[in-house]
Amino acid sequence: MLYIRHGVKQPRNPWSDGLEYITQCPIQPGFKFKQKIILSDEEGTIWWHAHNKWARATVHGAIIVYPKPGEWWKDSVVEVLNEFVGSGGQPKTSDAFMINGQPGDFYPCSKHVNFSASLRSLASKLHPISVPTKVETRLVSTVSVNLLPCPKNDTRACQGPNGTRLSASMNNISFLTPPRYNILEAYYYNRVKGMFGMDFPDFPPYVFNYTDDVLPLELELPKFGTQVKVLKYNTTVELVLQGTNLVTGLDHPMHLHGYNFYVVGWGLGNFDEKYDPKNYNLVDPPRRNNVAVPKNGWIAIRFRADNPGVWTMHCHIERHLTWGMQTVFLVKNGHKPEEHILPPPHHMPPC
Ligand SMILES: [Cu+2]
Repeated sequence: MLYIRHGVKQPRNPWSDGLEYITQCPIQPGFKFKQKIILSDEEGTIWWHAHNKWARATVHGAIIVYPKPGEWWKDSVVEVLNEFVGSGGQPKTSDAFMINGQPGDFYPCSKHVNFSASLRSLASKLHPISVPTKVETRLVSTVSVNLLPCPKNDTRACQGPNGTRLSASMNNISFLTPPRYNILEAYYYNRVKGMFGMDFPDFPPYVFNYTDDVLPLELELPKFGTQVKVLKYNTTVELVLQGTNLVTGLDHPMHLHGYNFYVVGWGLGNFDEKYDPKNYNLVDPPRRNNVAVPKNGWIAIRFRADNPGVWTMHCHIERHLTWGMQTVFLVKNGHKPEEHILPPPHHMPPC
């Protein structure tokens, strides 16, 4: 069993991020593991949930950090809390689809509207933001549903369209979770060899009309791999997530661990690297840790990689994550001691 706190950045402390085979090995029945939650500037309703297999569907709860009086989450915190308590269940799934507490409003109807302008936060002199204006690391990743051919003589395992198996990927890599060890410890103790690669592509390996109505079948086949993207400490990152219409276009609620990011733009169709950045909101963009890539559209996020560690990014739809819609950012240490990953806790679960 593993736990993560959704939206808690855990500065320099990936040890308690709780990802099976990414930041630790699972806690076996009868064993215990104390997780340290380091709150920094979080406020509002955040949640924790198990992060192995699909256990989060039943093992989860809320953490409520009350804002100081008069601060900007005051109203929405109450709203979210009431809804959550009233439901008797999980915090509503639209956690993934909300922009400042408003699901749906921004779902666009036309391909040519400038959506970036409708993405705003309550940034003000009192609540300043620090969206990176200069980007040092530029990344574009497709998010796709994929198909795999049926293994021979096993038609029962091939309930996907036309007798295939469904899969998913980012930049055409369907993420393989390491089977026994975990990425964080492998990196920290320098036992990387063969455990994972550092070749997550900066740009989509195939360039095509991502959101076309009909796409060649051969593009539906992903590669498999455990590839991380290495980021220099404190580099400013822009990541454009491009939804594709491979197999089927869908909304993908993408969640980044260890960070809050600014959502600077989004739109329908294919991201246009010349035209679209002109409409970015760099004045008062919303700050989030989870954002929906709109169906057959794109979203642009920015953050400063100032939290060293091993942090995953994945689609929060269980089946897509299981199919491999995931990647990992390995953020290196800075020069100063206070820019280093904290030492591991004494009793990490054995692998
Ligand atoms: Cu998804």
